[in-house]
Amino acid sequence: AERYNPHAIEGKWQEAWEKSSLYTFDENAPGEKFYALTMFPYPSGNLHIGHWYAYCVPDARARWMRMRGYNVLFPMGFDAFGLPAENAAIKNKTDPAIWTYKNIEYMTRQFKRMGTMLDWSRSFATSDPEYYRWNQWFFIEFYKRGLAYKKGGFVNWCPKDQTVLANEQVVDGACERCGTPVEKRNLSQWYLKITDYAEELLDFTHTDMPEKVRLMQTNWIGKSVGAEVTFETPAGPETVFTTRPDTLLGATFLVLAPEHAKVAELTTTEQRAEVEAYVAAAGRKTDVERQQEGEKTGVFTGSFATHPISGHQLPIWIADYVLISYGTGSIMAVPAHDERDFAFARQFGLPIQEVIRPEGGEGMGEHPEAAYSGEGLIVNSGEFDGMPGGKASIAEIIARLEERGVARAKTTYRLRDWLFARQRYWGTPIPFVHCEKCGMQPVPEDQLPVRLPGNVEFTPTGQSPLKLDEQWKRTTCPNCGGEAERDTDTMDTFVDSSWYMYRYLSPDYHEGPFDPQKAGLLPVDLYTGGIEHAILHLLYSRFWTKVMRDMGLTTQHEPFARLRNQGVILGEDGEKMSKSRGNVVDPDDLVREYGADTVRAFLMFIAPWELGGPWDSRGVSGPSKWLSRVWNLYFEEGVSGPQEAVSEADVRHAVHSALKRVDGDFERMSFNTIISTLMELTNTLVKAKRSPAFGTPGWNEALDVFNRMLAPVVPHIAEEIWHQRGQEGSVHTAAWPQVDEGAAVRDTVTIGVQVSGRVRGEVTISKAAPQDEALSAARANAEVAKHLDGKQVVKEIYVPGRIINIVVK
Ligand code: ANZ
Ligand code: ZN
Repeated sequence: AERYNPHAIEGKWQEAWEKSSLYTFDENAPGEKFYALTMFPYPSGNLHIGHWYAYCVPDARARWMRMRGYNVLFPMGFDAFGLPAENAAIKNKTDPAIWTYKNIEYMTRQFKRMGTMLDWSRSFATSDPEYYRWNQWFFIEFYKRGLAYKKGGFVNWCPKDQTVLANEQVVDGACERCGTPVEKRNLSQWYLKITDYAEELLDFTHTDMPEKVRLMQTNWIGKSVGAEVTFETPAGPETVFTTRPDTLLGATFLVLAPEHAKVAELTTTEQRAEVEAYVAAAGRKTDVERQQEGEKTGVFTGSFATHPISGHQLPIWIADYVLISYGTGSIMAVPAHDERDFAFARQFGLPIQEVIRPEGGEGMGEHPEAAYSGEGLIVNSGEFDGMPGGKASIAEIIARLEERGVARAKTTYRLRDWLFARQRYWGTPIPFVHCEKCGMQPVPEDQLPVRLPGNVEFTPTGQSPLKLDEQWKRTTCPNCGGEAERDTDTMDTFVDSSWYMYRYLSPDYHEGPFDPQKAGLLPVDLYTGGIEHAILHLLYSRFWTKVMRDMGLTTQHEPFARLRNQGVILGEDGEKMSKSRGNVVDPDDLVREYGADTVRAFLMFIAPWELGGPWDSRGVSGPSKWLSRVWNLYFEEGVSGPQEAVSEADVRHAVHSALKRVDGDFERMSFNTIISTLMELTNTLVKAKRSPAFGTPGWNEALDVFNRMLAPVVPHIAEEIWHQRGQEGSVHTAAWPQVDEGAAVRDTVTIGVQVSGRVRGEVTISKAAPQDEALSAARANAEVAKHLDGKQVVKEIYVPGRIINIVVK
């Protein structure tokens, strides 16, 4: 027989599958729908091993679902807008479109070599005008609903990428993409009102997401329950946000963010020079730098606020540890009970007033060592004295302050509206025009898409490159017909992934973002991808779906019924793979050497999928050898070696118990244990080939069941085996085998064997062993055989699990 040669079979089957449209999803096919989706890639030019990890493994699961009778939609596309295309185009002096579509073509070919069941007939790139036209349509719909607006204010600015960034794209004070520290700029920008959905986004009832993801989103949304308290100042009433209104009498000064609008008016002549210098310096720092622990900085404005209860005059300071973008941009400082305020008061010799005392405590005294932020009883607070401090009394205290008209209950979210416009080229043009007479006007729907102009000079200047295209910019006002100018910003490319899962339902639909008749395919039943998208993409797409629901486009509350994250495949050295470290594993090389099936099996085997781990180049030969053994199991004739004591029941037990485990592991997405189970089963079957079990009905069943079990994991070799065994059609449309519980769960018992009522020996057999099996096991016992020798059997009695009695004469 021929040896296993993946190269002789893989290309052949990939072609055959494509020709027969084996993986084209048909919504009218029988079976319950199952929408499996993996986060689509950016067309960077090359699929790396991480892509294989992200795509092959969920592919195996999608295939398993399909064989179990589900009608599985498993589509793929490209998240094609974004800066890398533009930067590459600048470097290579080409058009980002040319670069992008060339990459897509190449990567699609790489994808096909993986042997996935992806339905390529539904593929699209988000840079296709037919796709981004719906970004524009959505944007105008959002605008009509008051969910898109333009506003001036301080925004994050990446000086390297020369564009604004959303808060979500600033990680530890740096640009999420290039790592450059982010600056603040005061600019008028487009926003989407995601904050309208802050409360609902905290509710995960309709989506099953890993705890870690829920936690990251919850922290990002950052709900804080507290109160707003108003202080009188020379520049009018100033409201602060506090989570600790119980400490109000401990407030000894106010602090405003340096950017706060009242700073100029509150600053006295003597303090002006110092304040202005401080404001300028703060503007050059990142939020992270500003919030770092250690020495606090600040400047006194020269003005005082009136405490709403005590009437005391509290000095008003500015300091950069107070952020303009949170709460009201100002705080009441309670140094006795807040660490940052404590450090500040120490630094500048401001008074510290204790108002919360731990039960049985002695009081802080004149020179406390640290702030006390724990529980206790309220002291030094007049009518509030003796009440418990902290959570227990907050509602009561707010109610009393409300009565006096100095405070009101307030819930604050850290979440900010989504800064939506970018000053770069390769994205969706904002579909608005500016008319001197009529102001900002949306582009009428029948004029969509507003296409990106070609031949643009897009070297970043800090202004949108579209600004430089005079001809493109010039247009007419849809309202008055007069001369108008197009908005020259493009959308944040996270818009593209916010609703792409809907486009797969009907990628060629022209009347809307998707065909409402296909809504029954929603939601995505299983979504997979990297944890790095826990906030940005997932939060945005959840928001988008909620708006779509409120627009009446879907009845779903969530885009994804279930989300699971894979881990990261690291370099052999345990470090992140990168060109500069020289530890990149190229899947193309591996496929050339071992074939796609081996790479697929190895990636499933290498680590628990949700954890990932370091690559192990020596390990690849394991799955490769395994597949050779599988091949020989089916095709090698004339087996040699000593006979093995494997019974037909052993074979059935091995197959069905493996099947039962594999089913459970697929369900739980424990992929590495699936491979080890299949390897173990291979060993048993190889042994059984040289045993009495060989050729029995149980043996034939085992080969068939095993063939089907291989199909989701190693689709090419499984198809070849199927075909060579003379089976009809494709193994990938065959039914997944059913577990025979009786065979799978085998409890053995040891029972006595009698010959004519006298115990002559014992056998160990399955509790559920059928009569034939029990009797043949009994006869095989040497002592029993001796007593049967030359006798005539008149009766055989078998009580399963208890006794065998062979009556002779
Ligand atoms: C008085 C107080 C006393 C506070 C106390 C805390 C402890 P979270 O939980 O994150 O919502 N704060 C309010 N606005 C701020 C801003 N723009 N920049 C920096 N800090 C700000 O934090 C709410 C608390 O953070 C608020 O409650 C306020 O300080 C501060 F013993 O008010 B607190
Ligand atoms: Zn006009």
